[in-house]
Amino acid sequence: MDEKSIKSCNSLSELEKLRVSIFGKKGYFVGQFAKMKTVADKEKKNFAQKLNKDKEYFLNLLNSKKMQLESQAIAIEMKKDRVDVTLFNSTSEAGALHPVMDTMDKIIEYFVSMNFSIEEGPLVEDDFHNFEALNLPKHHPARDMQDTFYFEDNMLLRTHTSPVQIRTMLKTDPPIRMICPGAVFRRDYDLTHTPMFHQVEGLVVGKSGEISFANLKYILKDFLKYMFGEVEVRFRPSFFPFTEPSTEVDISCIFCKGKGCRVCSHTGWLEVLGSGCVHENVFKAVNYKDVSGYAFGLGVERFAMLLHKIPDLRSLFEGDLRLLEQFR
Ligand code: 2NL
Repeated sequence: MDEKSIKSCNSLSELEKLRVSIFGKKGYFVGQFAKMKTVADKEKKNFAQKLNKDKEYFLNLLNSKKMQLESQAIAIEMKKDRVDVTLFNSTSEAGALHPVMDTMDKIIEYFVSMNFSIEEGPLVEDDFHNFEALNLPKHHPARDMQDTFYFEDNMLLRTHTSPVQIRTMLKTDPPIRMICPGAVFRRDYDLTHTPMFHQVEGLVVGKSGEISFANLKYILKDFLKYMFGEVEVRFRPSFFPFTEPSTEVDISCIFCKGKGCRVCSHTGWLEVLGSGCVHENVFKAVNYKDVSGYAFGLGVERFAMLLHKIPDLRSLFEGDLRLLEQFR
């Protein structure tokens, strides 16, 4: 038993051996206390006091040495595990815009260049802004519980971005020249529908007779050529409650150039837009008088699928890196 070997000890296992030799069953102090029997009575008190003092001294010495060696061991471990986060890593990869957002940006870019403003509004809407003001009266099939996510108190998740246009008309006098991009929600989930998707809708309003169907035709043809290149554009009569007349807009199939293929169901045409002249009941709902206007709406996911040749809608929502890596 000596102090020097404790002080110079540099491994925890060595230290443990020393501890056993001092405090173990066959160690120094057990032996010393056994000697008590042979110590003369008048010496016993001194002897015991000295032993206890020594015991405490060595306990402290061992403990502080143990702590010192332990923190040394931790420091060595930490040094081994050190990571230099500033090192260049050849496998690191940059992120990219999701194809839906990339497509949204391209759409917005066109309309901003044509002097449209961008408007946004709440995702949680009320019945008036989402339905009533858009000439969708109570009991209209589009309000069906099957299509709309309802909350309590007549609140719902907007089923299109049109309520943004209603809000804009309610707070601004004409003329209006706006688009509203954003997420919309419908209770629908199958091969060609997801419960959340994105729309861009557009609205142009001017004095009565100032904005015509011809203006609508021009801007949509020009827009579709900007998006898809030199395609044919066709306007087909259709119906929406909020426009009259209403048209759906097709482009010649970008995959087969109109010859007919699986994507266009052998028609040579792809439906890409809905549009029309704003219904007079919509203008009544927002107190607009002596105005005319046009509106249109499109689904961004559909545009992204056509632009990027993505066959399955649902792959846009899965976050699978093998798809996303292709858009860096
Ligand atoms: C489609 C069709 C459309 C509109 C949206 C609209 C908005 C107001 C007034 C009148 Cl405030 N119309 N929006 C008009 C026609 C079609 O969307 O197929 N969307 C994916």
